[in-house]
Amino acid sequence: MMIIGEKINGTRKQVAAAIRERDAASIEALAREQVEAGADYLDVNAGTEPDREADDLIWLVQTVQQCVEVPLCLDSPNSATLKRAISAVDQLPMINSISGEQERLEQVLPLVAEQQCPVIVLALDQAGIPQTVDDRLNIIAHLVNATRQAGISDDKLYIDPLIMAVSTSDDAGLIACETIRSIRRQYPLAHITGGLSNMSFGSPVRKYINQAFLVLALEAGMDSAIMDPCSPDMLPLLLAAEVVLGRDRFCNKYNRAFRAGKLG
Ligand code: THG
Repeated sequence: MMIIGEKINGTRKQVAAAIRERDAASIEALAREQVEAGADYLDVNAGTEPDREADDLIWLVQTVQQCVEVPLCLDSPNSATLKRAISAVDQLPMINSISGEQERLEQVLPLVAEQQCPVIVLALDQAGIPQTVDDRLNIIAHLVNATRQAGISDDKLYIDPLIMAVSTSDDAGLIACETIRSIRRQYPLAHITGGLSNMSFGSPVRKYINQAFLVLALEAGMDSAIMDPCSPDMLPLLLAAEVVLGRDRFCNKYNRAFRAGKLG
């Protein structure tokens, strides 16, 4: 399971304030705690107004890569921002994201092809987020066709089923799991990721919903998540679920985590 740490995101109040005040120490603390907890990549999202976003994201990139070794997942709705941020990273980044929105695809796909970097593929287009599993799969089929044409192999793709909140839609969990299962069947070489904590937006004691969904999504075929690796008990649960699903040879990772005192 590849963990992309979600915490350096300007939609969070604490991060928005740190960006505004250029408070590097706060951002460094978020970077270190996520890497210590097991993050393989760190998502960086400035979440600020379009006229400041690129400068803010580049500051985040520079701040984070000064203090930790892991690669970054560049998260921006703006292709010009992604372009500038790519030239500021010192390790091959993951790009978050391409989607079926034509302008974005045209702008971002060439960058990904040129760098051969891993890329998140979102199941949405100019009409927004589709309601049904089939509509999501149709968009993904269109996008995988485009990435293959551009010379990007499926193992570079992190397909995102678009995880929604159960507080606004009862079947958000089932739709996510069904979409994951179908993607896994149709694209065996591609990875599957998504914003795990989206599921619990607007619910009390969010960690339980995130935990329940993590286990179900792993079983359905998810092999990466944008998540908070520091959330209590999340890492032991993840390691245990991988043991149960036969994805941890000889329980090596689980036993190693135990010996390192990471299972509490
Ligand atoms: N897919 C892709 N990228 C994504 C998402 C996705 N990037 C952003 C988001 N979704 C994943 N990242 C987060 C980051 C924070 C939270 C959820 C998802 C979160 N924050 C709390 C809140 O907003 O209520 C914390 C509040 C705070 O601490 O201030 O839940 O789906 N490709």
